[in-house]
Amino acid sequence: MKLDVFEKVLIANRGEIALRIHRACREMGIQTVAVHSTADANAMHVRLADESVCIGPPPARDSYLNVAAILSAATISGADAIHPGLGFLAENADFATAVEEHGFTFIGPSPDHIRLMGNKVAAKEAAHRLGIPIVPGSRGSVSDLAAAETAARLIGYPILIKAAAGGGGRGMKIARDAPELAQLLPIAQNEAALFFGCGEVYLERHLERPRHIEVQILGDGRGGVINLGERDCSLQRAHQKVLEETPSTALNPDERKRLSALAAAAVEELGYKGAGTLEFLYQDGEFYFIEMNTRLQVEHPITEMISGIDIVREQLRIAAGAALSYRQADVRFCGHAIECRINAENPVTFLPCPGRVTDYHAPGGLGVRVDSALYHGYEVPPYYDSLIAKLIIHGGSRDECLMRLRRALDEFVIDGIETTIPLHQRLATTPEFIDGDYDVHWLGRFVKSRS
Ligand code: MV4
Repeated sequence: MKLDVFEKVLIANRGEIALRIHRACREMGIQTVAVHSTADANAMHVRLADESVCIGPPPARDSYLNVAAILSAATISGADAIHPGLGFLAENADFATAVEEHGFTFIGPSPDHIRLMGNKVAAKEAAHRLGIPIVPGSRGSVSDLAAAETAARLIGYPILIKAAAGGGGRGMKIARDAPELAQLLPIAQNEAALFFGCGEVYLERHLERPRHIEVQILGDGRGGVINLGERDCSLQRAHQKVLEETPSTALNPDERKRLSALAAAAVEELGYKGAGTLEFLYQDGEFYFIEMNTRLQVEHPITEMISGIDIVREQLRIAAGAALSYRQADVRFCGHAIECRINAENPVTFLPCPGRVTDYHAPGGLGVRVDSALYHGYEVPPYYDSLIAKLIIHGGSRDECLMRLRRALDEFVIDGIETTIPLHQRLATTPEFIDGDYDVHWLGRFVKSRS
């Protein structure tokens, strides 16, 4: 598979995802450049990279979000391309543009597609135009109360008010009737302007007990598009994903086929280039598109485990102008996979718990994958996201996957800091989870009932 990809890639990220990208590059014979803040001088992503450049002090806005420093690092190291990873600058269309203007390849979608999907109103409109079902709601944003009330009467209560520049659940408000809508609309508009720098809001019918199901897509921008199936990400608390699995226990084979075909056809029509994820709510046998993520996602490994496809390698190939390595007919799904996100947090209060890892032992054996930048003696810094490890389990069936998961969790040793491993141990022995019987609100109640 010798292919003219890149000679040197700068990875504009940290932690486990920087390592994940480094590994794909290394396998392809591509040199890597790590960037890091002063707080991350001893981090694993810096140790493993071929070269590293310090780009600023600990706060992310001065380092991992510092566009000028990252572009300078790419220039002095002679990188050909920049992989943004996830979070930080991954869905910043201006960053993607700046990268290309400075003569580097941005490993991701076109700035236009990033920008389109960044505005949730425009994204829904595009999805609708491409034949994807959307949640009934206001067509476009609502600027005043009269327009909101008219739209709400047509949609039906309860109504959810969402920010056009939001996403990920921040700044949403539920209005149960017209007086509540009148009260909450100005608050939602003010908060949206404050949080996202754009006061635009829109309305949707509030679905009371949906599941969050997303479809992984790869497009090569030259007509090739494949879907890599769905992920069920319903197990969240405070809009943070905790555990993801594929395939979803909620879908039957017909629904799965319908959803993935729908998503792939739309992305093909868009002419999308790169890895992307279409997020849906699923309730009572119906799918409703809500958002599209134009980046690699934290939970991508479960898709890799059941498909055998290295999603980061495909991202690198696509960015280099190559065609996808697979046609849809080549993609075979095998078994079941689960990812547990392990955070440096108290497992009951979820308060962050940075500090030194005094003992570390990762589980292993058949069907066990650990994506983590931890090592014995590492000091988890307090400045960044608290995700420290992902335990990814593959099994021939969901039952086998769960048996293996419980065994691997028992084997995992991370001492010196508190982690969410005990939460996962409880979850993995709880009947509702074992039965696949949950919606997006279930985990929040489960966590509360035990604190
Ligand atoms: C919704 C919804 C119910 N009805 N939209 C939260 C995150 C953002 N991406 C979308 N979210 C929701 N949108 C309508 N019309 C419920 C949620 C929601 C949710 C969605 C996915 C996963 C977890 C969630 C937790 C609470 C609410």
